[in-house]
Amino acid sequence: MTAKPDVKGFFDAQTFSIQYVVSDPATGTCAIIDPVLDYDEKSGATATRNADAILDYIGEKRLSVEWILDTHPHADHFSAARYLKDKTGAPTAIGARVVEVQKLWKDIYNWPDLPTDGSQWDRLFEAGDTFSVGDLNGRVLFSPGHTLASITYVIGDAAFVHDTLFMPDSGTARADFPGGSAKRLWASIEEILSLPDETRLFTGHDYQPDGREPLWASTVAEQKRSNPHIAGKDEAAFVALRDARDKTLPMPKLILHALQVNIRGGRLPEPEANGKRYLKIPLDALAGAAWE
Ligand SMILES: N[C@@H](CCC(=O)N[C@@H](CS)C(=O)NCC(=O)O)C(=O)O
Ligand SMILES: [Fe+2]
Repeated sequence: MTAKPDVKGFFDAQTFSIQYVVSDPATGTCAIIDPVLDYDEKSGATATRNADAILDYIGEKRLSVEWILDTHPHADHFSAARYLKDKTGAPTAIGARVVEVQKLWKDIYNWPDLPTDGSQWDRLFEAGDTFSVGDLNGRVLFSPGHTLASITYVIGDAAFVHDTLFMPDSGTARADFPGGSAKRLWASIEEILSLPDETRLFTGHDYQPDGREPLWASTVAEQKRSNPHIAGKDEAAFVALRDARDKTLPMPKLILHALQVNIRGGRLPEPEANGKRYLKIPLDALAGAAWE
């Protein structure tokens, strides 16, 4: 029988992100997936409200943290992986292709000294790699399209698909960031939907269409039946729909802020001589200006 881990979602209303603690009730062990480090771009303030809420939950439930996992280098928020590693000592991990994302953004930020070997994480997962969370078995699917390094974590009957499928009423993630591809996203979604129908799918964002309450759990069967980007579509129809929609979307407001932190495993920039940290924002680096 497939194990059924406990899954607790934490919704961040600032970025519409869902962060997860997935735990093994038998051993009291858990993994944290896609934690958010708070950032207010208007004031430049950072905070650890989301990550501390996760730590409070872990403390209340007396869980021990075995992994801090990211599904991909996020373009809309900072990862709290580094902060949580400092707090818990647990190893961090991401998809192995992150090295290609590092190479891409190393040029964009003009950072010749950035190591692009993924050494900022403790483990880089390839497709098919396995890991454990207590007695639960985890396995990795390579799920590119939204980014070229995206992966899905399948832990027991739960798959953490992040930015591939959203809730069935919300379609799919965009595929127009540097390194993105609608065609690859389709193939990744097909692989996810080949999991057993009852597999629980946990998405990475919920943009609350029509202001409904935030939701993040669906199943393979529900997605196949009612996601309008999938049901009755083939690859060509999906790619056409995705590309057309992506042309209308402005870049995430924090993409240039977030990638420089997230390609370094969630490390903020090193402080300068005055003890302050500064972000670096390249001008005219990305297509997709909102006035286009
Ligand atoms: N308005 C948001 C957009 C964030 C965004 O682009 N989210 C990605 C996931 S990282 C996505 O797939 N969005 C789909 C959509 O907006 O339809 C922001 O500025 O942060
Ligand atoms: Fe994303």
